[in-house]
Order: sequence, then structure tokens, then C-alpha cells
Amino acid sequence: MPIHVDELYRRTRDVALAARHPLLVAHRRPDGDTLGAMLAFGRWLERQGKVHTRFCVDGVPAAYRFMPGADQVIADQERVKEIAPDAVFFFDAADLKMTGVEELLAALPDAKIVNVDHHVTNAAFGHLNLIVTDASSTAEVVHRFHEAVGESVDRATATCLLTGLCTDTSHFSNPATTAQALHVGSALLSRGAKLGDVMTHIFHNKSVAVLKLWGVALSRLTVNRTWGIATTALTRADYAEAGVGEDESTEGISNFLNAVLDVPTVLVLKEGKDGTVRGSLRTTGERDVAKLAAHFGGGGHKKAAGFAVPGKLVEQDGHWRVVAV
Ligand SMILES: [Mn+2]
Repeated sequence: MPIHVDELYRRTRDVALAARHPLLVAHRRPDGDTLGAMLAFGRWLERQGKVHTRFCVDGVPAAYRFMPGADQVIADQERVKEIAPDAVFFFDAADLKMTGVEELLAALPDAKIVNVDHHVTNAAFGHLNLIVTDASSTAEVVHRFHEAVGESVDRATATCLLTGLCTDTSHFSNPATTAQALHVGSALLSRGAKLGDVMTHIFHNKSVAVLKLWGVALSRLTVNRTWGIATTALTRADYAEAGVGEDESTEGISNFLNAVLDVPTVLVLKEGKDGTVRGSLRTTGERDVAKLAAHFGGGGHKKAAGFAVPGKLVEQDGHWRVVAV
């Protein structure tokens, strides 16, 4: 018999409190949701007087350092091995591959794995899987966790959770914006969440150089009307020419296009620094882009998904192809 979700929240609490030293993990190339959810959970542990470690293999990008507790996130796997956590909590990671800690986990064979997420494509890789697929964001799952265990949300927690909510709903504009998401947003504001900080740091943060790079992406849009899909691409040369080093600066292009374009599905291809091409898929239509992403070894949600394939981008007759390096 499947376990009722309320029971999953209680078990998540029990594993965290019974552990000698819990480790909290945000996924690689972190966004506001994985970090916000992890930091809010960390804040809850802190309020229980529980010593723990917060980890992200890529550290915390500058844009997210305003979140309370972000300064406590470490990226040093050796240090984590020394601490030898006996429980590992993952936030917003549909797949272990997304976390970059497979090797670290191998060094912690007895650790209990808890998987806190909202992706339908989640591989349920934990011993305990708190996967709530009707939640807009993992932040919303952590909010429900607080309700389920009867813990109030303080101001610091509220700001972290609102960051996650704003990230995954594209500031309450995309199809993840359910009545429940708005309700949680309202609850967080009444708890003192600093919406101004969230907006300043994750929305009003584009430099002229970054917007010119967005301009390159916009100028390259092509539309396949038969398939109802608009595509654009950015190469490493485009980043270099714009003088933009941070890949996160173009993270919002697919969401922006999906919000304003008169084509139901958007695919944004970007060459990464690591020799891969990343595809970001968004749709306002009926297409399940998680399935499309899964075809390329990726995953995500029905309306928002992504994948990464090795190679580089080459333009041929007005079309972009991914070719082996
Ligand atoms: Mn998420």
C-alpha cells in the first residue's frame, strides 16, 4: 500500500532528527529552487538545534547569496567525507546525475538517502522519497513539510522559500502557478519574506552585456510551424564576444520566450563550458516536453524540461546541429 504523503513528511522529519549529522545537497548548476528549498530545510534543522552540513558541488552563484544561510553552503567534498554524514537529503534533484555527488555517496555507503522533490520524472533514488508532483516547486514541498510537522515559517525561511517559488513559477506567470502556489506565496509574504530582495537579485539583475547576449539569442529565433516549436542557440563564441562569463546569465531566456512568444514550444540550445550542449525546453501547449527531454537523456516537468548532450553547436543552412567535438 502506498504511504500517505503526510506520513512521508513525518518520516523525513524523523530521519533528519535521528541522524548524527545530516548533509543537505542542492543540485549542480543550482537555481533558486534547489538552493531555497535546501536553505529553508537547513534553517528548520538549525531551529531544532541540529548540526548539519549544506552542500552544492558548484557552490552558490553570486545572484543567490542574498538568501539567509547561503554563506554556510560548502563545495568541498573532502570536507564532507571527513564529517561522514549518516543521512543525505537531496533537494530538487530529479536524478542523482544532477547532483554531482555520486562519488561522494559511494564513500558514504551506510548513509540514509532522502529525496525531496517535485519532478514527475524523479527516479526515486532515495531510501525515502518525498516527491510531491502537484507542488509548483521543491520550495513548496518544504513549505508543506513545515505545515505537516507543525513548525512555523520564520522570516529567513520565508525568503528562501519565496525565492524557490518565484524561480519555478517564473514570478507567478508560468503554468506551475497554481492556486496553491499563490496561496503559499501569500503565506510567505505574511511571514515577512523579502520579495524586494528576491526581485532585485534574481530578476532585476541583467547587465547591458547580458541583454545584448539575449539579443543574439532573440535574433536567431527560427520557427517550425508544423511542430509548433521555436528554436534558438548560443555558442561559446557568443558568450566570449559579449564578454559574459556566467552561464546563469542566460538561464531566463527560455522562460521569457515561453511567456511572450506566439509559438507553443521553445527550445534554447546553449554550448556549456564543459563540452556539452544544453537544451532548455518550455511549452504552453499540450506537448509533454519532459518526454522530449528524456529522449536526449534529460528530464523535468511536462511544461519545463532540459537535457545535456556532449558536443558543440554548428550552424548549417540556417539550422543548428549538435556535432561531436
Ligand atoms: Mn524545482
